[in-house]
Amino acid sequence: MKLFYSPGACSLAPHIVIREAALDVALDKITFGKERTTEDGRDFFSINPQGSVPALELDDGEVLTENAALLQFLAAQAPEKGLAPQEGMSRWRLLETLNFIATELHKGFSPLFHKPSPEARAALVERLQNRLALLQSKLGNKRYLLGDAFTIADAYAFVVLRWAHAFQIDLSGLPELKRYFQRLTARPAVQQALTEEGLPSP
Ligand SMILES: N[C@@H](CCC(=O)N[C@@H](CS)C(=O)NCC(=O)O)C(=O)O
Repeated sequence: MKLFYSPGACSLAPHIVIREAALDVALDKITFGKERTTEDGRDFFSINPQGSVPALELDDGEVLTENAALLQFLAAQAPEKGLAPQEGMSRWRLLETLNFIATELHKGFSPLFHKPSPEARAALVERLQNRLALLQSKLGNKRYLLGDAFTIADAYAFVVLRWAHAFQIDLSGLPELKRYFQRLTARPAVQQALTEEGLPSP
């Protein structure tokens, strides 16, 4: 299998899961520009017509996209690691949380990457602070979003919290979320993925 990624993009979440689960998956960095090329010399649009990362190429040539689906696929390759709970209400809470991160946080951050006007930025940040406060409510007094154990939802949450840090979004009113971010950052798999993508530890 091969994961197509871009450093620090949302593809960092499956990269972390690959390291958490010790999966045998190769990495291929996409060069973003007018044309998008893979390290192995292919036109990335021929792999994912949407041109976005993450994309996972399976050994039979099938390509899986959409982070929420791809994260679950990776977790299913190592069920013994418990990265995607399948029992009882936890299963549905996992899906709820993945969708919340994808649609309310990930896509809430996306416009910040395109240099919005100061007014547009202020409105985006206000909305994101509300959604980050909701993420803290979901976390409650648990160690990870679903409970005591790290799951794929935490890998995805790490990516958006790293963006919050990079865009200097004030989290001073969200101390539990800040501690949670530090807890995630300290995980060896997170550190390994950051290093492999050439990123500093936040
Ligand atoms: N719907 C996709 C969106 C993925 C996405 O937004 N990827 C971003 C990086 S975080 C990207 O590749 N953007 C470049 C582009 O779409 O042109 C998913 O959830 O996986």
